[in-house]
Amino acid sequence: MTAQRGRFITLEGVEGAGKTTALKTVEQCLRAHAPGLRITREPGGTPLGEAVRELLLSHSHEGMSASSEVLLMFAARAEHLDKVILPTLEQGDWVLSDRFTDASYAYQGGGRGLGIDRIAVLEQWLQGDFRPDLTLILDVPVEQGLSRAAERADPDRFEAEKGEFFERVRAAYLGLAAQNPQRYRIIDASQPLDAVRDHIRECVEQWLNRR
Ligand code: T5A
Repeated sequence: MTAQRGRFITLEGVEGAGKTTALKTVEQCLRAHAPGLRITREPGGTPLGEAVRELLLSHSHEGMSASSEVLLMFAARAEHLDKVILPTLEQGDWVLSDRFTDASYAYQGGGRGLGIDRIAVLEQWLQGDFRPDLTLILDVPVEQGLSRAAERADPDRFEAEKGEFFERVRAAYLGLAAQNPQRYRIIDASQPLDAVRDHIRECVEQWLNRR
């Protein structure tokens, strides 16, 4: 008998939205339901993906073209899907990923201005119809997110971008969510941490109960 395919849950948001903090809350909610839970991230999640992450975040490649950037994101994703995400789901365990393809729609499609259609071509080519079962978007006004992120030392190549870039990223995320309310849940991440955690728990529990 083959195991039932596991569930794939992703977390998204602009810089400083609080994904790392939210990840722990989502993990606590899922543990009671998931046979096994693999927590991972993008770009990254495999040795090759983590090496590509270094390239993408490092200031050594300031002049990287938007096309190179999106193709590197998808190269890391191809490895991630092949080596981690799909095998885990196929054995019946669940996967929780800190970012996935929606980040390419938001950052490269929106932020860099490549547009939705080019990302959709890459998504279709790599994933076919495969999509996350649930995506939580932590939404925060750009200025508030950036001021939280600024408290960290050494901004990476993305964090060094200007406010307008992140406004386009945020708008792209909200546009995705508006098109498919079945899959996306928007979390108001401008609230104090306790309120954000409560809203996350409520959304995840509702989704779990509806399955
Ligand atoms: N990228 C990624 C693309 O461009 N395309 C792609 O396809 C993919 C997959 C790396 C970068 O790659 C880009 C996007 C990114 O720029 P990342 O590692 O996920 O991706 O980068 P970050 O967004 O920088 O993720 P972080 O984990 O570093 O930041 P978080 O998770 O958003 O923020 P977090 O949880 O560390 O919180 C930041 C600070 O705010 C506080 C926290 O305590 C922390 O100090 N905070 C709050 N304070 C008050 N109230 C709240 N509600 C708070 N929530 C958090």
